[in-house]
Amino acid sequence: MADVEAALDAAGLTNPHVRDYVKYYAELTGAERVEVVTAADDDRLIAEALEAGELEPAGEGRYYSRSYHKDTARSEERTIVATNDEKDKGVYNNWRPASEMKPLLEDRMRGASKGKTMYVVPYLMSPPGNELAPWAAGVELTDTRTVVLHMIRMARVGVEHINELEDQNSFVRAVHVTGDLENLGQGTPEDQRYFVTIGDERTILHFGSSYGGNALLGKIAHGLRQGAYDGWASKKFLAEQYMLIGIHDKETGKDYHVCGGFPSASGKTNLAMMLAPDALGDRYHVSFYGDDIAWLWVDEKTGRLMGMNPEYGVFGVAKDTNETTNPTALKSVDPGTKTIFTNVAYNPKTQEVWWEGRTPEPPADVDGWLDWKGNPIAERSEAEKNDPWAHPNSRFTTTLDNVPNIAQDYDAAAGVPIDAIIFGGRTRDREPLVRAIHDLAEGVYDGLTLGAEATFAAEGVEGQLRYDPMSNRPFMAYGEGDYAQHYLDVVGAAKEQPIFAHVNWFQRDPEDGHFLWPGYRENLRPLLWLLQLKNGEVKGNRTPVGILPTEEELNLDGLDLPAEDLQRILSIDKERWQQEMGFREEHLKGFERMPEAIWEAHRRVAAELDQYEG
Ligand code: GTP
Ligand code: SPV
Ligand code: MN
Repeated sequence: MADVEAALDAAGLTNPHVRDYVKYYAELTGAERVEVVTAADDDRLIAEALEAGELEPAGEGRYYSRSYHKDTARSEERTIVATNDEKDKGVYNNWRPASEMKPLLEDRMRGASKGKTMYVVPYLMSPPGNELAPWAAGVELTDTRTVVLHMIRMARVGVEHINELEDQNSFVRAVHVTGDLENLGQGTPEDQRYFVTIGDERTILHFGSSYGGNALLGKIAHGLRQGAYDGWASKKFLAEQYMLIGIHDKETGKDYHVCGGFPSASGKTNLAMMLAPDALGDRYHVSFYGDDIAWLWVDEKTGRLMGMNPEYGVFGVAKDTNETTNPTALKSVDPGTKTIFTNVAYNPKTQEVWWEGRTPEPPADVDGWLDWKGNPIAERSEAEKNDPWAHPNSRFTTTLDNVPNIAQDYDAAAGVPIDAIIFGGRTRDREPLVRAIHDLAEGVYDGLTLGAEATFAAEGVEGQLRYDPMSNRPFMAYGEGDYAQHYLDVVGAAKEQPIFAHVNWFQRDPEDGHFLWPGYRENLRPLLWLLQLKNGEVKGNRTPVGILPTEEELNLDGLDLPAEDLQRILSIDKERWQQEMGFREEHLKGFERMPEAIWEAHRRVAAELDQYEG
């Protein structure tokens, strides 16, 4: 048994509530040692992980890790938000009573860390001193060293974040126990995994994975699910799966801030790291605040809607990241950045990494190359020849200060004022490049009816269309109707309303399937139009589903686009939209207590569509 008191004393961990919590779970999980972690321990932990073979070197100051092959993405089916009140049950939160889930999880965890070290990771999911910092402190307990190394990159880690709490008992208890990955029946009827957030007890209990959002509890479980619950319970803020960027106009000297939700693996990181297109680079600069989570609140003094990124790093999708699509991402994972790559292809002889889309063709000389499962490429059978080298959800983990376009004030306590909120997903037809929405209820309605093709960020099928309200479907923490009302309340309280928009970079030609819009850096163009619309500098083309840019208004300097493609992405298909309105009605009917304002917005759009002549 671990000498918990001694370990906590040695680390200077004085918060009595944290001490009790650590003692309780050290005993329950049967951990052999307890070790309190601070960000400054990173080099030592890296050295230990290399020594133990949990990491391998990937060139100077970069590392490679491989997760168990059945443990490579979030599992939405096994994820539950429990509370003590059945009223919190929604459609997507898989609600269960806390009284059922807590004992169940504690049973799984009992004795499951025997012989292992339990790392105590005190963290803060906000810039220090931020108005929402009281909801941002947590302590993750984990029995896996690579999880600690990821947490140090993704969150601000150190005992000061919990020792100095004003309310010493106000921290999230986040327990992660990996379990015996080879015997958990992942994806079978005997699946042993459970990923549970107990919203009203501010307790997170995750069992059965050491990958990504299943294991980095500060990120998804606290930053999104617990944050959403707390934001609603306190009536104070929203926690959303949003990227957050700044756009600086060097000509006018103005700064704008845009945040927005795209479902997992649909382009948030790429948008946040975007370089202005060459032809516009002299005038505009895009700065990075966050790529996956934003918390939003209204500043009581100024009345402005504010946003901040609670994270400290980027856990980005590797696939298709290259010099053309995202040079910024490549620089963020340069030698010396202490980046950790997970489940990409790896060559232990040369310490190189590779993933699909990194270069047009995989390395010609396959000598030494291993696929993401660790199998030599050279030994592949005929049947395996076309299998990807990297897992489609393989990722890189790096800290914010490695991102070349990081905003100067990313760490500032104040957060930034929000000018626009955008929603988007992978949609192969119907959705134009951008449609702007001035009305709050119509904007929220639009977010709630966000539909997109599924991706590999969660287990399951790629390409299947599904609704993903506000890109928050996997992170919903309470009922969707209550969520909609809370959203209306928070944003509605702002003196200056943000403009909403729906964007789509993924429309395809119905015949040959090519993307109609080049995407990536070019995505700045529709955003600039949106800000011009908000400023009253352009008028656009009014349609029932929002205002679209005219061809003349969209700045296409230096971009050569086929006329028929442009025409298609700047128009709406009335019949497809009318069909969609029927699907939306069914989708919205599935939620309890959907505010009347949302239904009114739905009926207004539907009625206008029926009248629309195009
Ligand atoms: P999560 O971290 O899972 O929440 O994902 P994300 O929304 O940050 O997605 P990310 O930016 O990492 O993009 C996922 C995939 O979409 C990558 O393979 C990108 O190359 C691709 N992608 C991003 N932006 C565009 C775009 O504008 N056009 C096209 N065609 N693909 C894009
Ligand atoms: C997502 O799936 O939306 C992610 C990655 O951002 S994970 O941390 O695995 O949730
Ligand atoms: Mn995400």
